[in-house]
Amino acid sequence: MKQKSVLSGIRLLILQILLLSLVSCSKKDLSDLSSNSLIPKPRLVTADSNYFNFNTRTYILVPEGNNELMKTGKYLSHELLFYPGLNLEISSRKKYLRSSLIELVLNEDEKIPGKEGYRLIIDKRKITISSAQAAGIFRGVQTLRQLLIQNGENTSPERESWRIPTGNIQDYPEYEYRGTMLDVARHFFSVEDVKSYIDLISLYKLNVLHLHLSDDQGWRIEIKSWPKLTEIGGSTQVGGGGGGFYTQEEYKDLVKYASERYITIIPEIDMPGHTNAALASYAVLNCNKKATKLYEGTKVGFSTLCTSDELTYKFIDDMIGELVSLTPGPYIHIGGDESHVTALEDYIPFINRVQEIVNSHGKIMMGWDEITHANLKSESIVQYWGSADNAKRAVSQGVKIILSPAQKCYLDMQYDTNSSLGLHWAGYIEVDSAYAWHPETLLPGISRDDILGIESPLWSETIKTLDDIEYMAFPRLIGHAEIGWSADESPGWEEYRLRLGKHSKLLDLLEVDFYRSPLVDWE
Ligand code: TNX
Repeated sequence: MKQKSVLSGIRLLILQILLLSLVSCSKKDLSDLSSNSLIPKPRLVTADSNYFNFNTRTYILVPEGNNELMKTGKYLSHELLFYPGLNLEISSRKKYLRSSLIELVLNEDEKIPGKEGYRLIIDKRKITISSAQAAGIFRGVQTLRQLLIQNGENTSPERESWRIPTGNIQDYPEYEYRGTMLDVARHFFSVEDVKSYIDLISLYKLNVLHLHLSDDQGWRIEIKSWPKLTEIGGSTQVGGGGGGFYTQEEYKDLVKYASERYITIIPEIDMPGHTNAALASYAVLNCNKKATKLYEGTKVGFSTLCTSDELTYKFIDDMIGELVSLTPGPYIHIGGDESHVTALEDYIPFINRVQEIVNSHGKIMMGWDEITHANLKSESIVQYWGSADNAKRAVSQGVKIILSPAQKCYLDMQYDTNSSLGLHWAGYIEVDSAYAWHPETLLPGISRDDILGIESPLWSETIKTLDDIEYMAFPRLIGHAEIGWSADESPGWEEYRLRLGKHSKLLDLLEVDFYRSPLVDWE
């Protein structure tokens, strides 16, 4: 009898334990910070099972007198307006009567590596985003935006409630350079379009926007000492239809807009090839002193500056000088690709000379991988797009590489044979293929230390509108953002695919016209 009751007591205990663990499991699932689908995947997430609830009195606290963080506070508050019901006040004073806040903290002793590392601490009543640098706080804000959209709940038809699970995130990027390129030369995109693109890429923690500002079909940046570049060279685009260009004031505005999102704009003026727009604008830049006709087609490799004429270098010096005055960042990209009608013996001294000009204006030269034929300074940067030999030549000159493998990173490649936009000379790039590669194993002889980062170019021969940009870039660019940020912990397509599926909610909220790949179960 006694034994029986002991036994049933034990049974009851086991049952209780089972029930308890079931309850805590389901609670854990609901509020587990580590089961959130963040992209790029953070380095370290620890969860505890509670929630931070947003209410109408939640406010953002920024340190008094810190203008930079005030800007980020305002940015956060503005971005949260997209989430129905969230309109957070910003303050640089503690409000003791309010029960919940988001605090932005600059902490020089913060031990997280890199300029962009951050710590996000979510307690029941307080969210803290801290970093040694303002850039890190901005990256942490993006993590918060992603968490919110995944955890928001509709409690009634009129009222959406927002809460996020408690816990800690410590995070920092693998590569210091994580970029995308937009070709505004083949088709021109307005300042507003470029700003929209900047907003979208900041959500996934990219930090570089490379603008391809000139090509055969168009010259897109005002150069005051050579005004016909935009008057004539900016007047058309692929297929005709107007073209356009940025005034220096507009360009400065873009640079500022990007810098407030901790994104560096790298300007590219492509040379000595891809220069028909300049050659049509100024007869003197041609060896035969005859201006070419404007070009509205999509062929490449037919134009060249006159590399043997001193005037060409005066032109380049004037133009780079003006570009540098608009460029707070360290790099000037000089193209250098597909110069098929420039003899190699002319190309090499040309690139050497342009490198000197860029350096004389205090900037570092960047160029497509063909520039490795020249004698590069070790601080110059090579952008690999297809030639492994060129990449090797870069490394043998002690030069660092940005990886933009066309077969993985070219956002203008079609997804599959059904894609109506894009080209396919480098193949079709579905979302899984764009994601499934590793920078360190991509090229023989190129190791981690040779790589500065990755960049995804969007060439615009077939891309005409912001919707087109969004469709080609998203979601592939999201995968590239993860490779650049979380490289060594990249968890594999199957795991990533599930996380990506959860991002349609956010992309829909922001009205991004993204490609709903059939390989992903979109939420
Ligand atoms: C190659 S990649 C180019 C561009 C084209 C692109 C089209 C590279 C450095 N040059 O001029 O727009 O292919 O995909």
